[in-house]
Amino acid sequence: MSTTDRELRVGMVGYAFMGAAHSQAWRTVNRVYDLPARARMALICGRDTGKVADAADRLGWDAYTTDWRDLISRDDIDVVDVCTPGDSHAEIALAALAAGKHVLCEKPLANTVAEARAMTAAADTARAAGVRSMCGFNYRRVPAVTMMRQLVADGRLGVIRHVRATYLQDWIVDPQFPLVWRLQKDRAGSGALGDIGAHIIDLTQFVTGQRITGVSAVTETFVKERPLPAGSSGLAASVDGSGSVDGNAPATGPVTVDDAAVFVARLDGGALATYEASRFATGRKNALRVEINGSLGSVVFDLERLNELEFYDATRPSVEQGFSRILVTEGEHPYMSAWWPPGHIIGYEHSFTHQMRDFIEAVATGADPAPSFADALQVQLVLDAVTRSAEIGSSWTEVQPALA
Ligand code: 4PW
Repeated sequence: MSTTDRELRVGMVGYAFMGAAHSQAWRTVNRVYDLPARARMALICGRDTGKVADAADRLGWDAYTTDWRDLISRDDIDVVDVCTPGDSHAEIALAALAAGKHVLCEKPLANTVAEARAMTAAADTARAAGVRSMCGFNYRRVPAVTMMRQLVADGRLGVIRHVRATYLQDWIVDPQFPLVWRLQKDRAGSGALGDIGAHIIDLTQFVTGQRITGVSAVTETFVKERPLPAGSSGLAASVDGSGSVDGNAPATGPVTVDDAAVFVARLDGGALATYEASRFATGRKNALRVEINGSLGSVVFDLERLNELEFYDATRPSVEQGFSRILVTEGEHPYMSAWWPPGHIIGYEHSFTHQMRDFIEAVATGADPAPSFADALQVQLVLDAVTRSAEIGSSWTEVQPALA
């Protein structure tokens, strides 16, 4: 579909769950959208030669390497896509920016505020030289979420009073589920909080245009010790079995992250908010729900019904009031015109394609892609405030200012 000859040669580091999701999006984006540049899936990187060679073949990359420094040093790579666990985001992104590569980095941006600050400063410096960077909060690009933001921005909800956000999963309810990297603080930074809580923090700030200024939080690690995994992997362990327990390795290790995080928050526009992120919500597989109540109406998004919004318009005559279901499947809806005829639904993977669409367009036209590293730093500051609040017994904790 693309009508341009300009290429952006992408090098992606990581090939597990997010690597596969990004690959699908890089593969699809220029077939669906007519963009000012075409993504070339040039190089994929992973440490294990056999596995990365297989991933290159399976996911559709031209070539592979086992050294991310090699990927960054190459002149024939324009974009570095960071899909690794959080403990290597900062090192790879900083090196890529210093080498003049545009960077797309998975969420959360980093494992610590210090790393996120360094990445944001480097992104600012690189920006002056025409280098772009973006953090991969993909749910912003679900058309119904983008439309939800538009409803708020257009004033259809009036003054926002309440934000109610939950992101619930249950993949580690079994105490025998192994100690994969997502359950280790030195690899993942935090648990449910950073992995899925970060999504609802970003999504609600994006939709309302308001920032969280303070929180009061509790976190819990329900299962404190787990069997060591036979293989590596994170969430994918529950999908491909590679994190299964090794029968010859009875050893266990401590879980060093939260299993669940619950907090109340104030937003700078005056709204009160509640957030719940859990991997122990039995029966909830990937259930993200956000409800916003304003003086003129309410809107609800549910990821398990991602082609819809529930909308309550309090300005309608009282006899006609009630929540109505908007099907976000028309050509006029964000991102939708390029897909199927009106009324046809899309899914989880499309949010990544939309993410690549916006990133390519911004890089090719010299615009600033969003969410920027500075936006992602703001999320990191909220994660930090939640952690500090929980540590000191739920005391009210201000989010630190972005400018130290
Ligand atoms: O980014 C998120 C992951 O880390 C995903 O969108 C969902 O939650 C699925 O796995 C985790």
